[in-house]
Amino acid sequence: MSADDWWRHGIFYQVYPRSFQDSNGDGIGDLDGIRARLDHLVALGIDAVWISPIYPSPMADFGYDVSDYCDIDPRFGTLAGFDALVGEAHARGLKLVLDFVPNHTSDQHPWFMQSRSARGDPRRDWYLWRDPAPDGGPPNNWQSNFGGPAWTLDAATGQYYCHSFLKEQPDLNWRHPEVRAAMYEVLRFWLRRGVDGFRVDVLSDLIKDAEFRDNPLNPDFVVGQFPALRWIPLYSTDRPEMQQIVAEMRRVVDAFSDATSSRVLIGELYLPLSRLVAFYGLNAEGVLEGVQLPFNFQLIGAQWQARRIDRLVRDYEAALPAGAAPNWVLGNHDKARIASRVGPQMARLAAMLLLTLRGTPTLYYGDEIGMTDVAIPPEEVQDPFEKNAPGKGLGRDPRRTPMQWSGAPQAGFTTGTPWLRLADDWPERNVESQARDAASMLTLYRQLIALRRAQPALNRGDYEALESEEDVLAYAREFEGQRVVVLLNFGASAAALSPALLPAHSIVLASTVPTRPERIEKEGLVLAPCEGVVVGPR
Ligand code: TEU
Ligand code: CA
Repeated sequence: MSADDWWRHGIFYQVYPRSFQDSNGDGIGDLDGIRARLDHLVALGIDAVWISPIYPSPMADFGYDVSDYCDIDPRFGTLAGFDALVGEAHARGLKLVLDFVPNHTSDQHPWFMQSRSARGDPRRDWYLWRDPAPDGGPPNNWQSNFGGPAWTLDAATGQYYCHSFLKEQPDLNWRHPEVRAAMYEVLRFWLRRGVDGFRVDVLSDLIKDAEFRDNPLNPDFVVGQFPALRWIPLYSTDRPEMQQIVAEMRRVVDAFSDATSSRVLIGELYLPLSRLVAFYGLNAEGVLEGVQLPFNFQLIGAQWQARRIDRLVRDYEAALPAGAAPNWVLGNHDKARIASRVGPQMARLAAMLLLTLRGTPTLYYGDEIGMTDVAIPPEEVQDPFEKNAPGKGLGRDPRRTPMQWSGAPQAGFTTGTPWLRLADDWPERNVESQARDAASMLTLYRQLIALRRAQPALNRGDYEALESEEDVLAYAREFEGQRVVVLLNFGASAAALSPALLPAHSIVLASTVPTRPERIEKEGLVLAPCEGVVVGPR
Protein backbone atom coordinates (compact mmCIF):
# COMPACT_ATOMS: atom_id res chain seq x y z
CA MET A 1 0.00 0.00 0.00
CA SER A 2 1.48 3.35 -0.93
CA ALA A 3 1.64 5.53 2.13
CA ASP A 4 0.13 8.66 0.71
CA ASP A 5 -3.22 7.19 -0.24
CA TRP A 6 -3.82 4.94 2.73
CA TRP A 7 -7.46 6.08 2.84
CA ARG A 8 -8.01 4.66 -0.64
CA HIS A 9 -6.99 1.12 0.25
CA GLY A 10 -7.41 1.01 4.01
CA ILE A 11 -10.33 0.07 6.25
CA PHE A 12 -11.95 2.53 8.68
CA TYR A 13 -13.60 1.69 12.00
CA GLN A 14 -16.02 4.05 13.76
CA VAL A 15 -15.82 4.31 17.52
CA TYR A 16 -18.73 5.90 19.38
CA PRO A 17 -16.59 6.98 22.34
CA ARG A 18 -19.29 6.99 25.05
CA SER A 19 -19.93 3.33 24.35
CA PHE A 20 -16.57 1.77 23.54
CA GLN A 21 -14.64 1.36 26.81
CA ASP A 22 -14.86 3.11 30.16
CA SER A 23 -11.54 3.40 32.03
CA ASN A 24 -12.58 5.09 35.28
CA GLY A 25 -15.87 3.52 36.33
CA ASP A 26 -18.15 6.49 35.61
CA GLY A 27 -20.07 4.38 33.08
CA ILE A 28 -19.03 6.55 30.11
CA GLY A 29 -16.49 5.38 27.57
CA ASP A 30 -13.39 7.57 27.26
CA LEU A 31 -10.05 8.09 25.49
CA ASP A 32 -8.03 5.98 27.91
CA GLY A 33 -10.58 3.25 27.30
CA ILE A 34 -10.04 3.45 23.55
CA ARG A 35 -6.28 3.33 24.10
CA ALA A 36 -6.68 0.20 26.22
CA ARG A 37 -8.60 -1.50 23.40
CA LEU A 38 -6.25 -0.79 20.50
CA ASP A 39 -5.24 -4.46 20.64
CA HIS A 40 -8.71 -5.41 19.44
CA LEU A 41 -8.46 -3.05 16.47
CA VAL A 42 -5.02 -4.32 15.54
CA ALA A 43 -6.19 -7.94 15.77
CA LEU A 44 -9.21 -7.07 13.65
CA GLY A 45 -6.87 -5.66 11.02
CA ILE A 46 -8.31 -2.19 10.38
CA ASP A 47 -6.21 0.79 9.28
CA ALA A 48 -7.90 3.87 10.70
CA VAL A 49 -10.14 4.78 13.61
CA TRP A 50 -12.77 7.53 13.36
CA ILE A 51 -13.91 8.73 16.77
CA SER A 52 -17.27 10.53 17.10
CA PRO A 53 -16.96 13.93 18.89
CA ILE A 54 -14.86 14.13 22.05
CA TYR A 55 -14.81 17.94 22.54
CA PRO A 56 -16.25 19.81 25.54
CA SER A 57 -20.00 19.68 25.18
CA PRO A 58 -23.18 20.04 27.24
CA MET A 59 -24.07 16.69 25.58
CA ALA A 60 -27.51 17.81 24.42
CA ASP A 61 -26.72 15.71 21.31
CA PHE A 62 -23.92 13.64 22.89
CA GLY A 63 -21.02 15.69 21.62
CA TYR A 64 -22.50 16.92 18.33
CA ASP A 65 -23.09 20.16 20.24
CA VAL A 66 -19.57 21.50 20.72
CA SER A 67 -18.81 24.26 23.24
CA ASP A 68 -15.04 24.34 22.60
CA TYR A 69 -13.51 22.96 19.40
CA CYS A 70 -9.96 22.91 20.73
CA ASP A 71 -10.14 20.84 23.89
CA ILE A 72 -11.29 17.45 25.18
CA ASP A 73 -14.42 17.01 27.29
CA PRO A 74 -13.35 16.03 30.82
CA ARG A 75 -15.70 13.03 30.61
CA PHE A 76 -13.57 11.73 27.74
CA GLY A 77 -10.15 12.74 29.08
CA THR A 78 -7.58 15.47 28.57
CA LEU A 79 -5.49 16.87 25.74
CA ALA A 80 -2.50 15.02 27.19
CA GLY A 81 -4.54 11.81 27.11
CA PHE A 82 -5.51 12.57 23.53
CA ASP A 83 -1.86 13.04 22.54
CA ALA A 84 -1.09 9.71 24.19
CA LEU A 85 -3.84 8.05 22.17
CA VAL A 86 -2.58 9.52 18.88
CA GLY A 87 0.98 8.44 19.74
CA GLU A 88 0.00 4.92 20.63
CA ALA A 89 -2.34 4.52 17.67
CA HIS A 90 0.41 5.64 15.31
CA ALA A 91 2.94 3.36 17.00
CA ARG A 92 0.53 0.47 16.30
CA GLY A 93 0.18 1.48 12.66
CA LEU A 94 -3.31 2.94 13.05
CA LYS A 95 -4.48 6.29 11.68
CA LEU A 96 -6.76 8.47 13.77
CA VAL A 97 -9.59 10.56 12.35
CA LEU A 98 -11.68 13.03 14.34
CA ASP A 99 -15.26 14.14 13.90
CA PHE A 100 -15.48 17.79 12.80
CA VAL A 101 -18.84 19.46 13.50
CA PRO A 102 -18.87 22.67 11.45
CA ASN A 103 -22.58 23.25 10.79
CA HIS A 104 -23.47 24.24 14.35
CA THR A 105 -22.00 24.84 17.77
CA SER A 106 -23.54 24.33 21.18
CA ASP A 107 -25.69 27.21 22.42
CA GLN A 108 -23.16 27.25 25.29
CA HIS A 109 -20.24 27.98 22.97
CA PRO A 110 -18.78 31.43 23.86
CA TRP A 111 -19.26 32.47 20.20
CA PHE A 112 -23.01 31.93 20.45
CA MET A 113 -23.30 33.48 23.89
CA GLN A 114 -21.66 36.62 22.48
CA SER A 115 -23.73 36.46 19.32
CA ARG A 116 -27.02 36.33 21.22
CA SER A 117 -25.99 39.03 23.72
CA ALA A 118 -27.00 41.96 21.49
CA ARG A 119 -27.99 42.72 17.89
CA GLY A 120 -24.90 44.91 17.62
CA ASP A 121 -22.44 42.34 18.97
CA PRO A 122 -19.43 41.83 16.65
CA ARG A 123 -20.20 38.09 16.63
CA ARG A 124 -23.91 38.61 15.84
CA ASP A 125 -23.45 37.56 12.21
CA TRP A 126 -21.46 34.47 13.08
CA TYR A 127 -24.87 32.78 13.36
CA LEU A 128 -28.06 33.05 11.31
CA TRP A 129 -30.36 35.65 12.88
CA ARG A 130 -33.58 36.82 11.19
CA ASP A 131 -36.51 39.02 12.14
CA PRO A 132 -39.83 37.31 12.86
CA ALA A 133 -42.38 36.92 10.04
CA PRO A 134 -45.10 39.62 10.00
CA ASP A 135 -47.29 37.36 12.18
CA GLY A 136 -44.48 37.01 14.71
CA GLY A 137 -43.76 33.42 13.68
CA PRO A 138 -40.53 31.92 12.29
CA PRO A 139 -38.88 33.71 9.33
CA ASN A 140 -39.57 30.82 6.93
CA ASN A 141 -40.78 27.21 6.79
CA TRP A 142 -37.45 25.42 7.32
CA GLN A 143 -37.65 22.43 9.62
CA SER A 144 -35.24 20.99 12.16
CA ASN A 145 -34.01 17.46 11.35
CA PHE A 146 -35.03 16.58 14.89
CA GLY A 147 -38.59 17.91 14.47
CA GLY A 148 -40.28 21.30 14.72
CA PRO A 149 -39.24 24.59 13.13
CA ALA A 150 -35.55 25.22 12.44
CA TRP A 151 -35.98 28.58 14.19
CA THR A 152 -36.11 29.60 17.84
CA LEU A 153 -37.02 33.08 19.04
CA ASP A 154 -34.51 34.77 21.30
CA ALA A 155 -36.79 36.98 23.41
CA ALA A 156 -34.04 39.28 24.62
CA THR A 157 -33.08 40.52 21.15
CA GLY A 158 -36.40 39.82 19.37
CA GLN A 159 -34.92 37.74 16.53
CA TYR A 160 -34.98 34.09 15.56
CA TYR A 161 -31.82 32.00 15.14
CA CYS A 162 -31.56 29.07 12.77
CA HIS A 163 -30.82 25.53 13.95
CA SER A 164 -30.94 22.55 11.60
CA PHE A 165 -30.95 20.24 14.63
CA LEU A 166 -31.76 20.98 18.31
CA LYS A 167 -32.32 24.53 19.49
CA GLU A 168 -29.19 23.87 21.59
CA GLN A 169 -27.29 23.53 18.27
CA PRO A 170 -27.39 26.98 16.57
CA ASP A 171 -26.15 26.96 12.94
CA LEU A 172 -23.01 28.92 12.14
CA ASN A 173 -23.03 31.42 9.27
CA TRP A 174 -20.55 29.95 6.79
CA ARG A 175 -20.93 32.96 4.49
CA HIS A 176 -19.03 34.95 7.10
CA PRO A 177 -15.27 35.01 6.35
CA GLU A 178 -14.37 35.14 10.05
CA VAL A 179 -16.37 31.97 10.73
CA ARG A 180 -14.56 30.19 7.94
CA ALA A 181 -11.17 31.37 9.16
CA ALA A 182 -11.95 30.34 12.75
CA MET A 183 -13.15 26.90 11.70
CA TYR A 184 -10.12 26.29 9.47
CA GLU A 185 -7.94 27.17 12.47
CA VAL A 186 -9.76 24.41 14.37
CA LEU A 187 -8.74 21.93 11.67
CA ARG A 188 -5.13 23.12 11.90
CA PHE A 189 -5.14 22.81 15.70
CA TRP A 190 -5.86 19.08 15.44
CA LEU A 191 -3.73 18.49 12.35
CA ARG A 192 -0.76 19.91 14.27
CA ARG A 193 -1.53 17.41 17.01
CA GLY A 194 -1.11 14.67 14.44
CA VAL A 195 -4.61 13.61 13.46
CA ASP A 196 -4.89 11.96 10.07
CA GLY A 197 -8.11 13.60 8.98
CA PHE A 198 -11.73 14.37 9.74
CA ARG A 199 -15.17 12.98 9.20
CA VAL A 200 -17.15 16.16 8.57
CA ASP A 201 -20.62 16.24 10.11
CA VAL A 202 -23.57 17.26 7.86
CA LEU A 203 -21.18 18.71 5.32
CA SER A 204 -24.02 19.33 2.85
CA ASP A 205 -25.78 21.87 5.06
CA LEU A 206 -23.18 24.51 5.91
CA ILE A 207 -24.43 27.10 3.42
CA LYS A 208 -28.07 28.15 3.37
CA ASP A 209 -29.92 30.20 0.78
CA ALA A 210 -28.80 33.83 1.01
CA GLU A 211 -32.43 35.00 0.75
CA PHE A 212 -33.80 32.39 3.18
CA ARG A 213 -36.52 31.37 0.71
CA ASP A 214 -39.27 28.97 1.83
CA ASN A 215 -38.68 25.32 0.95
CA PRO A 216 -41.17 23.88 -1.59
CA LEU A 217 -43.79 21.32 -0.60
CA ASN A 218 -42.88 17.68 -1.16
CA PRO A 219 -45.51 16.15 -3.50
CA ASP A 220 -44.62 12.65 -2.29
CA PHE A 221 -45.25 13.40 1.37
CA VAL A 222 -47.56 10.91 3.06
CA VAL A 223 -49.41 11.80 6.24
CA GLY A 224 -47.84 9.94 9.14
CA GLN A 225 -44.29 10.41 7.84
CA PHE A 226 -41.84 12.45 9.89
CA PRO A 227 -43.36 15.98 9.64
CA ALA A 228 -40.12 17.62 8.41
CA LEU A 229 -40.44 15.56 5.19
CA ARG A 230 -43.46 17.67 4.20
CA TRP A 231 -40.99 20.04 2.51
CA ILE A 232 -38.07 19.43 0.15
CA PRO A 233 -35.00 21.04 1.75
CA LEU A 234 -34.10 22.86 -1.48
CA TYR A 235 -32.93 26.11 0.09
CA SER A 236 -31.58 24.82 3.40
CA THR A 237 -29.21 22.11 2.18
CA ASP A 238 -26.68 21.37 -0.60
CA ARG A 239 -26.44 24.89 -2.02
CA PRO A 240 -24.09 25.41 -4.99
CA GLU A 241 -21.75 27.59 -2.90
CA MET A 242 -20.84 24.50 -0.86
CA GLN A 243 -18.36 23.34 -3.47
CA GLN A 244 -16.13 26.36 -2.87
CA ILE A 245 -16.15 25.77 0.89
CA VAL A 246 -15.26 22.12 0.44
CA ALA A 247 -12.32 23.05 -1.80
CA GLU A 248 -11.11 25.54 0.83
CA MET A 249 -11.35 22.90 3.55
CA ARG A 250 -9.43 20.47 1.38
CA ARG A 251 -6.62 22.98 0.88
CA VAL A 252 -6.33 23.47 4.63
CA VAL A 253 -5.99 19.73 5.15
CA ASP A 254 -3.71 19.15 2.15
CA ALA A 255 -1.22 21.65 3.55
CA PHE A 256 -0.49 19.04 6.23
CA SER A 257 -0.05 16.14 3.83
CA ASP A 258 3.39 14.99 2.82
CA ALA A 259 4.86 12.38 0.52
CA THR A 260 4.55 9.63 3.10
CA SER A 261 1.09 10.35 4.46
CA SER A 262 -1.89 12.36 3.31
CA ARG A 263 -4.67 13.66 5.52
CA VAL A 264 -8.22 12.76 4.64
CA LEU A 265 -11.65 14.40 4.59
CA ILE A 266 -14.74 12.19 4.80
CA GLY A 267 -18.03 13.96 4.21
CA GLU A 268 -21.27 12.99 5.91
CA LEU A 269 -23.68 13.49 2.99
CA TYR A 270 -27.18 12.08 2.79
CA LEU A 271 -27.73 13.09 -0.84
CA PRO A 272 -28.92 11.47 -4.07
CA LEU A 273 -26.11 9.91 -6.10
CA SER A 274 -25.65 12.71 -8.62
CA ARG A 275 -25.34 15.30 -5.84
CA LEU A 276 -23.16 13.04 -3.70
CA VAL A 277 -20.46 12.58 -6.33
CA ALA A 278 -20.30 16.36 -6.81
CA PHE A 279 -18.50 16.45 -3.44
CA TYR A 280 -15.45 14.81 -5.01
CA GLY A 281 -15.02 18.30 -6.42
CA LEU A 282 -14.02 17.51 -10.01
CA ASN A 283 -12.72 20.82 -11.38
CA ALA A 284 -12.19 22.06 -14.94
CA GLU A 285 -8.64 20.68 -14.97
CA GLY A 286 -9.87 17.20 -14.07
CA VAL A 287 -8.50 17.45 -10.52
CA LEU A 288 -10.55 16.24 -7.57
CA GLU A 289 -10.46 19.09 -5.08
CA GLY A 290 -13.34 18.08 -2.79
CA VAL A 291 -13.44 15.51 -0.01
CA GLN A 292 -11.61 12.27 -0.76
CA LEU A 293 -14.44 10.17 0.65
CA PRO A 294 -18.01 11.47 0.33
CA PHE A 295 -19.76 8.87 2.48
CA ASN A 296 -21.76 6.48 0.33
CA PHE A 297 -24.71 5.44 2.52
CA GLN A 298 -26.60 3.56 -0.19
CA LEU A 299 -26.26 0.14 1.48
CA ILE A 300 -27.91 1.55 4.61
CA GLY A 301 -31.12 2.46 2.82
CA ALA A 302 -31.08 -0.34 0.26
CA GLN A 303 -33.66 -3.07 -0.08
CA TRP A 304 -31.71 -6.20 0.68
CA GLN A 305 -32.15 -7.97 -2.66
CA ALA A 306 -29.47 -9.12 -5.07
CA ARG A 307 -30.84 -7.30 -8.13
CA ARG A 308 -31.33 -4.01 -6.24
CA ILE A 309 -27.82 -4.06 -4.88
CA ASP A 310 -26.38 -5.12 -8.22
CA ARG A 311 -28.08 -2.06 -9.76
CA LEU A 312 -26.92 0.39 -7.12
CA VAL A 313 -23.31 -0.78 -7.22
CA ARG A 314 -23.27 -0.51 -11.03
CA ASP A 315 -24.84 2.96 -10.91
CA TYR A 316 -22.41 4.11 -8.25
CA GLU A 317 -19.40 2.79 -10.18
CA ALA A 318 -20.68 4.54 -13.32
CA ALA A 319 -21.25 7.86 -11.52
CA LEU A 320 -17.75 8.15 -10.05
CA PRO A 321 -15.48 10.73 -11.65
CA ALA A 322 -12.13 9.45 -12.93
CA GLY A 323 -9.74 8.76 -10.07
CA ALA A 324 -12.40 9.08 -7.37
CA ALA A 325 -12.17 6.70 -4.41
CA PRO A 326 -15.38 4.74 -3.89
CA ASN A 327 -16.45 3.86 -0.35
CA TRP A 328 -19.07 1.74 1.38
CA VAL A 329 -20.61 1.56 4.83
CA LEU A 330 -23.28 -0.66 6.43
CA GLY A 331 -24.18 1.43 9.46
CA ASN A 332 -23.32 4.18 11.92
CA HIS A 333 -24.43 5.70 15.22
CA ASP A 334 -27.57 7.17 13.59
CA LYS A 335 -28.94 4.15 11.73
CA ALA A 336 -30.32 0.73 12.68
CA ARG A 337 -27.56 -1.87 12.96
CA ILE A 338 -27.04 -4.15 9.99
CA ALA A 339 -27.70 -7.31 12.05
CA SER A 340 -31.11 -5.90 13.01
CA ARG A 341 -31.93 -4.73 9.50
CA VAL A 342 -31.18 -8.00 7.70
CA GLY A 343 -30.91 -10.68 10.40
CA PRO A 344 -27.92 -12.54 11.83
CA GLN A 345 -27.17 -14.89 8.92
CA MET A 346 -27.59 -12.22 6.26
CA ALA A 347 -25.35 -9.91 8.32
CA ARG A 348 -22.51 -12.34 7.59
CA LEU A 349 -23.17 -12.01 3.88
CA ALA A 350 -23.32 -8.22 4.32
CA ALA A 351 -19.87 -8.30 5.92
CA MET A 352 -18.56 -10.20 2.90
CA LEU A 353 -20.16 -7.65 0.58
CA LEU A 354 -18.71 -4.66 2.47
CA LEU A 355 -15.21 -6.13 2.52
CA THR A 356 -15.08 -7.35 -1.08
CA LEU A 357 -16.59 -4.40 -2.96
CA ARG A 358 -14.31 -1.89 -4.65
CA GLY A 359 -13.96 1.01 -2.26
CA THR A 360 -12.93 1.98 1.24
CA PRO A 361 -15.07 0.18 3.85
CA THR A 362 -16.04 1.75 7.17
CA LEU A 363 -17.07 -0.59 10.00
CA TYR A 364 -19.27 0.48 12.89
CA TYR A 365 -18.11 -0.68 16.31
CA GLY A 366 -19.87 -3.83 17.48
CA ASP A 367 -20.96 -4.94 14.02
CA GLU A 368 -17.88 -7.18 13.99
CA ILE A 369 -19.48 -9.28 16.73
CA GLY A 370 -22.97 -9.03 15.27
CA MET A 371 -24.38 -6.63 17.86
CA THR A 372 -28.04 -5.79 17.31
CA ASP A 373 -30.25 -2.81 18.11
CA VAL A 374 -31.39 -2.87 21.73
CA ALA A 375 -34.89 -1.78 22.74
CA ILE A 376 -34.54 0.98 25.33
CA PRO A 377 -37.44 1.33 27.81
CA PRO A 378 -39.00 4.84 27.66
CA GLU A 379 -37.71 5.80 31.11
CA GLU A 380 -34.12 5.04 30.04
CA VAL A 381 -34.14 6.97 26.76
CA GLN A 382 -31.12 9.23 26.28
CA ASP A 383 -31.33 10.39 22.65
CA PRO A 384 -32.87 13.86 22.18
CA PHE A 385 -34.26 12.80 18.78
CA GLU A 386 -36.35 10.12 20.50
CA LYS A 387 -37.37 12.52 23.28
CA ASN A 388 -38.58 15.05 20.67
CA ALA A 389 -40.74 12.47 18.88
CA PRO A 390 -41.29 9.54 21.27
CA GLY A 391 -42.44 6.13 20.08
CA LYS A 392 -41.89 6.75 16.35
CA GLY A 393 -38.87 4.48 16.18
CA LEU A 394 -36.58 7.43 15.44
CA GLY A 395 -34.42 7.09 18.53
CA ARG A 396 -30.76 6.28 18.04
CA ASP A 397 -29.99 4.81 21.48
CA PRO A 398 -30.63 1.21 20.30
CA ARG A 399 -27.49 1.24 18.10
CA ARG A 400 -25.30 3.00 20.67
CA THR A 401 -25.26 0.40 23.45
CA PRO A 402 -21.94 -0.44 25.15
CA MET A 403 -19.42 -2.61 23.34
CA GLN A 404 -19.53 -6.23 24.51
CA TRP A 405 -15.97 -7.22 25.36
CA SER A 406 -16.15 -10.27 27.60
CA GLY A 407 -18.09 -12.31 30.13
CA ALA A 408 -16.93 -10.03 32.95
CA PRO A 409 -19.54 -7.87 34.74
CA GLN A 410 -21.05 -5.22 32.40
CA ALA A 411 -19.39 -7.08 29.51
CA GLY A 412 -16.05 -5.57 30.54
CA PHE A 413 -17.25 -2.14 29.37
CA THR A 414 -17.26 -0.50 32.80
CA THR A 415 -16.83 -1.29 36.48
CA GLY A 416 -19.67 1.14 37.18
CA THR A 417 -23.17 1.56 35.76
CA PRO A 418 -23.18 1.96 31.96
CA TRP A 419 -24.71 5.24 30.69
CA LEU A 420 -26.95 3.15 28.43
CA ARG A 421 -28.04 -0.42 29.07
CA LEU A 422 -26.18 -3.35 27.56
CA ALA A 423 -27.81 -5.79 25.16
CA ASP A 424 -29.13 -8.88 26.96
CA ASP A 425 -27.00 -11.16 24.80
CA TRP A 426 -23.63 -9.89 26.05
CA PRO A 427 -22.79 -13.00 28.13
CA GLU A 428 -22.69 -15.05 24.90
CA ARG A 429 -22.02 -12.36 22.32
CA ASN A 430 -18.72 -10.73 23.18
CA VAL A 431 -15.25 -10.26 21.74
CA GLU A 432 -13.58 -12.70 24.13
CA SER A 433 -15.88 -15.63 23.38
CA GLN A 434 -16.02 -14.95 19.64
CA ALA A 435 -12.24 -14.75 19.38
CA ARG A 436 -12.13 -18.42 20.45
CA ASP A 437 -14.87 -19.53 18.07
CA ALA A 438 -13.90 -20.41 14.50
CA ALA A 439 -17.53 -20.00 13.39
CA SER A 440 -18.13 -16.59 14.99
CA MET A 441 -18.88 -13.30 13.31
CA LEU A 442 -15.64 -11.88 14.70
CA THR A 443 -13.63 -14.67 13.10
CA LEU A 444 -15.40 -14.04 9.78
CA TYR A 445 -14.61 -10.31 9.97
CA ARG A 446 -10.97 -11.03 10.78
CA GLN A 447 -10.73 -13.48 7.89
CA LEU A 448 -12.40 -11.10 5.45
CA ILE A 449 -10.12 -8.23 6.45
CA ALA A 450 -7.03 -10.42 6.27
CA LEU A 451 -8.10 -11.62 2.83
CA ARG A 452 -8.74 -8.08 1.59
CA ARG A 453 -5.28 -7.06 2.78
CA ALA A 454 -3.59 -10.08 1.27
CA GLN A 455 -5.28 -10.05 -2.14
CA PRO A 456 -4.46 -7.06 -4.35
CA ALA A 457 -7.51 -7.95 -6.47
CA LEU A 458 -9.71 -7.23 -3.44
CA ASN A 459 -8.08 -4.09 -2.11
CA ARG A 460 -7.26 -2.41 -5.41
CA GLY A 461 -8.74 -4.41 -8.26
CA ASP A 462 -11.36 -3.35 -10.81
CA TYR A 463 -15.02 -4.07 -10.26
CA GLU A 464 -16.79 -6.13 -12.90
CA ALA A 465 -20.48 -6.92 -12.48
CA LEU A 466 -21.35 -10.47 -13.59
CA GLU A 467 -24.69 -11.80 -14.81
CA SER A 468 -26.20 -14.31 -12.45
CA GLU A 469 -29.28 -16.01 -11.02
CA GLU A 470 -32.08 -13.77 -9.73
CA ASP A 471 -31.11 -13.95 -6.05
CA VAL A 472 -27.35 -14.05 -6.50
CA LEU A 473 -25.12 -11.01 -6.63
CA ALA A 474 -21.99 -11.87 -8.59
CA TYR A 475 -18.95 -9.77 -9.35
CA ALA A 476 -15.30 -10.11 -10.17
CA ARG A 477 -12.39 -8.09 -8.84
CA GLU A 478 -9.23 -8.14 -10.90
CA PHE A 479 -5.74 -6.71 -10.49
CA GLU A 480 -2.76 -7.40 -12.73
CA GLY A 481 -4.23 -10.61 -14.06
CA GLN A 482 -5.29 -11.94 -10.69
CA ARG A 483 -9.03 -12.51 -10.58
CA VAL A 484 -11.32 -13.09 -7.63
CA VAL A 485 -15.04 -13.81 -8.00
CA VAL A 486 -17.57 -13.03 -5.26
CA LEU A 487 -20.91 -14.84 -5.20
CA LEU A 488 -23.55 -13.78 -2.71
CA ASN A 489 -26.87 -15.60 -2.37
CA PHE A 490 -29.44 -13.12 -1.05
CA GLY A 491 -32.19 -15.71 -1.41
CA ALA A 492 -33.93 -17.87 1.19
CA SER A 493 -33.32 -21.01 -0.86
CA ALA A 494 -30.23 -22.71 -2.19
CA ALA A 495 -28.84 -21.43 -5.48
CA ALA A 496 -27.07 -23.65 -8.01
CA LEU A 497 -24.52 -21.71 -10.02
CA SER A 498 -23.46 -22.65 -13.49
CA PRO A 499 -19.80 -23.57 -13.92
CA ALA A 500 -19.54 -20.73 -16.47
CA LEU A 501 -19.50 -18.23 -13.62
CA LEU A 502 -16.69 -19.94 -11.80
CA PRO A 503 -13.03 -19.71 -12.49
CA ALA A 504 -11.16 -22.96 -12.00
CA HIS A 505 -10.17 -22.04 -8.51
CA SER A 506 -10.99 -22.80 -4.91
CA ILE A 507 -13.38 -21.29 -2.45
CA VAL A 508 -11.13 -19.01 -0.48
CA LEU A 509 -13.72 -18.02 2.10
CA ALA A 510 -17.39 -18.75 2.78
CA SER A 511 -19.67 -16.58 4.91
CA THR A 512 -21.46 -19.56 6.40
CA VAL A 513 -19.07 -22.07 7.88
CA PRO A 514 -15.38 -21.98 8.56
CA THR A 515 -14.64 -24.85 6.24
CA ARG A 516 -16.24 -25.82 2.98
CA PRO A 517 -15.11 -28.35 0.41
CA GLU A 518 -12.17 -26.65 -1.18
CA ARG A 519 -12.41 -27.59 -4.82
CA ILE A 520 -15.43 -26.55 -6.79
CA GLU A 521 -17.07 -29.55 -8.38
CA LYS A 522 -17.12 -29.74 -12.16
CA GLU A 523 -20.94 -29.52 -12.14
CA GLY A 524 -20.80 -26.12 -10.49
CA LEU A 525 -21.47 -24.81 -7.06
CA VAL A 526 -24.54 -24.78 -4.82
CA LEU A 527 -24.81 -21.86 -2.45
CA ALA A 528 -26.81 -22.33 0.75
CA PRO A 529 -29.47 -19.72 1.62
CA CYS A 530 -27.79 -16.43 2.64
CA GLU A 531 -24.42 -17.87 1.75
CA GLY A 532 -21.62 -15.90 0.17
CA VAL A 533 -18.30 -17.18 -1.14
CA VAL A 534 -15.09 -15.67 -2.42
CA VAL A 535 -13.61 -17.79 -5.21
CA GLY A 536 -10.07 -17.26 -6.31
CA PRO A 537 -6.45 -18.31 -6.15
CA ARG A 538 -5.19 -19.34 -2.73
O1 TEU B 1 -26.28 13.43 11.48
C1 TEU B 1 -26.88 14.14 10.45
C2 TEU B 1 -28.13 13.52 9.98
O2 TEU B 1 -28.43 13.54 8.81
C3 TEU B 1 -29.06 13.00 11.01
O3 TEU B 1 -30.12 13.90 11.08
C4 TEU B 1 -29.59 11.65 10.76
O4 TEU B 1 -30.32 11.62 9.57
C5 TEU B 1 -30.48 11.36 11.95
O5 TEU B 1 -29.60 11.11 13.02
C6 TEU B 1 -31.45 10.23 11.76
O6 TEU B 1 -30.86 8.98 11.65
C7 TEU B 1 -25.16 14.00 12.09
C8 TEU B 1 -24.65 13.10 13.19
O7 TEU B 1 -24.23 11.89 12.64
C9 TEU B 1 -25.74 12.94 14.22
O8 TEU B 1 -25.38 12.03 15.22
C10 TEU B 1 -25.99 14.30 14.82
O9 TEU B 1 -27.06 14.22 15.73
C11 TEU B 1 -26.31 15.33 13.74
O10 TEU B 1 -25.43 15.28 12.64
C12 TEU B 1 -26.20 16.72 14.30
O11 TEU B 1 -24.85 17.02 14.53
CA1 CA C 1 -15.19 7.08 31.79
